[in-house]
Amino acid sequence: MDKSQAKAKKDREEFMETYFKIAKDLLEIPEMADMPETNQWLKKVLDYNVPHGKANRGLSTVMAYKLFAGDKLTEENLKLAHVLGWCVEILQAFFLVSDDIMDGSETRRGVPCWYKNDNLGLAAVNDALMLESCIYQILKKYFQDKSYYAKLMEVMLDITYKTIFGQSLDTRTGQDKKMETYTMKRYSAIVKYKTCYYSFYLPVALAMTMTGIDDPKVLKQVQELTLEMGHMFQVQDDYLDCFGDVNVTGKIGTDIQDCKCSWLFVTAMDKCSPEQKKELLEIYGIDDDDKIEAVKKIYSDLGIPAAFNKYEEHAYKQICEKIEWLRNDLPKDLFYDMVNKIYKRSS
Ligand code: DMA
Ligand code: MG
Ligand code: MG
Ligand code: MG
Repeated sequence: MDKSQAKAKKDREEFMETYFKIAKDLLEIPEMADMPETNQWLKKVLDYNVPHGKANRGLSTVMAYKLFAGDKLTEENLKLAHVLGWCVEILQAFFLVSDDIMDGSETRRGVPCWYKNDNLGLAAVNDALMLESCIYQILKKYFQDKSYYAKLMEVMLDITYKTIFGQSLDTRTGQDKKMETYTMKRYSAIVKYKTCYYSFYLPVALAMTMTGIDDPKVLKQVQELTLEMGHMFQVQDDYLDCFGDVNVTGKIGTDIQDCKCSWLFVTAMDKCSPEQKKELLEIYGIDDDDKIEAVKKIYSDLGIPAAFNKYEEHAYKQICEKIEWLRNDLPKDLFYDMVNKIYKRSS
């Protein structure tokens, strides 16, 4: 293990310690002591859905805080940044539990989706809501005396709002199956709202809120850059849904049968012959193994994997250029780290 890997391992271990602490806090809310049964249930929901991912968003929150705070970093504030990182991870768990229900997915992180577990079914909707509510219990416990408490809540709520709208557009687009409306423009709108804001902008925005950075020009630059990273991330997600190795991604893809407005479909529509288009429109969005395979074959025939590689390389270069052009008072290392963590990812 080289030095940077050892550091990443240590950061992750330190981050994990905070998870155990906040999970314990949530189970020991004094005025809920008469609910031991549901408290135990919450523990199950948290342990299954929160800590087993890559924690990229949570770790980015911590790294962002460290770099924005610079020499003003204190031990106490670093602990608070860890707590904020877990709030982002819990938000992610809330979205994933709901997303898997809406997408009819089978597996997540190599195990059955939460709603598939124990025959939970739609009862898992309340568990998703439970997860979301946890965020505000934690924020209250750790931040209520801080001058930036209201601002922190505002950022969290605003990004949640945007993500829910993105998920709404994503899901209804798949249900309506009006494939003539699946354009790159629509794709970009769905992705900006459902993924980019909470996955890339939120960790940095929370860290900036903690450090008191509120210059609109800075926020705008950071937002533009992080949304661009998020776009690349979701294109990769769409690619992996179809062409990824399930043992590595931990999730069985559903985009084809769900009739999603995915990057692969939109790109295929642009590249295909009239015959291929006719076939695609007939077989896309149907939950049938042969039809799903036939869609994948058309994607392969059209050279979609090569088009994806080209896109990824180009997007990466553009993001790196944007980072270079950032104002000098912004921590470029943070953004390089964020983009390098996802470039050429397979999970
Ligand atoms: C992800 O969209 C968006 C959110 C808000 C979870 P997706 O359904 O493509 O994600 P995944 O491939 O992880 O199910
Ligand atoms: Mg999904
Ligand atoms: Mg989805
Ligand atoms: Mg996906």
